[in-house]
Amino acid sequence: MIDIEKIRADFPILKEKVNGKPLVYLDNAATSQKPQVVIDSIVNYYTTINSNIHRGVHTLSQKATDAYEEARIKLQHHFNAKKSHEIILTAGSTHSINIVATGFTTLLNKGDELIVSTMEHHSNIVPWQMLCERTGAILKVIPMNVEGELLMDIYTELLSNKTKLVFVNHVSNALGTINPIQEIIDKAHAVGAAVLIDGAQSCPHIKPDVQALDVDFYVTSAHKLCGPTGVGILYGKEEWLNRLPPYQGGGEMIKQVTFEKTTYADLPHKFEAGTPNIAGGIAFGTAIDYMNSIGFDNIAAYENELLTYATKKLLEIDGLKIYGTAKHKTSVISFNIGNLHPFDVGSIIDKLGIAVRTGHHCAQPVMAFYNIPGTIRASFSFYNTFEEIDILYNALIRAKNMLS
Ligand code: C6P
Repeated sequence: MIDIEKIRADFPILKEKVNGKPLVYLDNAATSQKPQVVIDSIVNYYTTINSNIHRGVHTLSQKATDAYEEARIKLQHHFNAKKSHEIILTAGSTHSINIVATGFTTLLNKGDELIVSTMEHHSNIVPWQMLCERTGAILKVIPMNVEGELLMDIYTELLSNKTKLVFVNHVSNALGTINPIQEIIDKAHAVGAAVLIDGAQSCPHIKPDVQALDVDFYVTSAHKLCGPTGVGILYGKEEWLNRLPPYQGGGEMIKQVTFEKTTYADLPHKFEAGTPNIAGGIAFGTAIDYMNSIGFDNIAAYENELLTYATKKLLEIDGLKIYGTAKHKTSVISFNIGNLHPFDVGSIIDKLGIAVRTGHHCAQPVMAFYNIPGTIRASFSFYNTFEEIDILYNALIRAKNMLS
């Protein structure tokens, strides 16, 4: 059960006013708000143990190292990785995907095939296109239907012994579709292909079990699940992380450096060159603890109620069309009202204190599929309320009347 008053009290920003109105924050798919415990975790780090990690014998450095490594263990348990060194701390999903895409440069041959889906964020398209340019590999695309569901029969047909890698999101940021990743993984493995799942939009709602999924790589960003920006994870099976070359060279990722030859550090350090976002990593652990204290089953159930209520309410608006009506969805509603430009609608409701995202949501192929320039996207979190949905509804009516 969600105790909404208690939860909202954890988020100081929810008391803010924007343009003179109480903030109604419905842009959670872009980034979540941060509870006080996460803010405190960052402040405490800089106030009491700020120092560099894995380097010093001095007490502060050891305390900071312990706190950082403790966060890694929390993340290991949360994602159910077999080993803590299978959790690489990165700058976020984009960084994590680039580590894998760059690493595969030496593992692919011309004519090898890679499979992506129509509904990916640009972060899970562009690094792979760059990989194809470097290697001569070919990118194949799983199409979707008008509801925003992947055409799994065509996926099955695209797979062959030429397929080396499949990369899809667990949840689409533009549509909210929850993709059938277990089936995607199993079918890819049946032809010997590896799978990367982009969990940037799923992790705020669903707790993944990477061992049960048997996924090869899983990525996410802390800032989507109540943590800070600039930190995330790359989960990789140990054997894959050992096979991939390092992404960046520098301090901390080496065993020994001479001018003749450098040898690389063991996992996870091989992929963690340079001084990381230490406070961010520690606060990511705090955010995971916070989310687990609420419980992912409770979060999913409550957000599903919000989604059902908001969908019904918004569809009462004449001319409103929802893009993404898949059977399995998270609490994301992408929509347009008649021919009104999403930007104009977003700007008017911003004046009423409501934050939504407008535009192509870094998913231009999705917009091309529907032949639209963009949508208005309202994305709900476990700290949103039914009253806020009513406020959104009234604001949209007002915007529609002003613009028509
Ligand atoms: N989507 C959105 O408003 P970073 O920026 O690296 O933390 O996450 C990138 C990313 C990757 N995959 C998916 C499915 C995503 O949704 C995102 C980020 C935000 O939809 C910001 S563009």
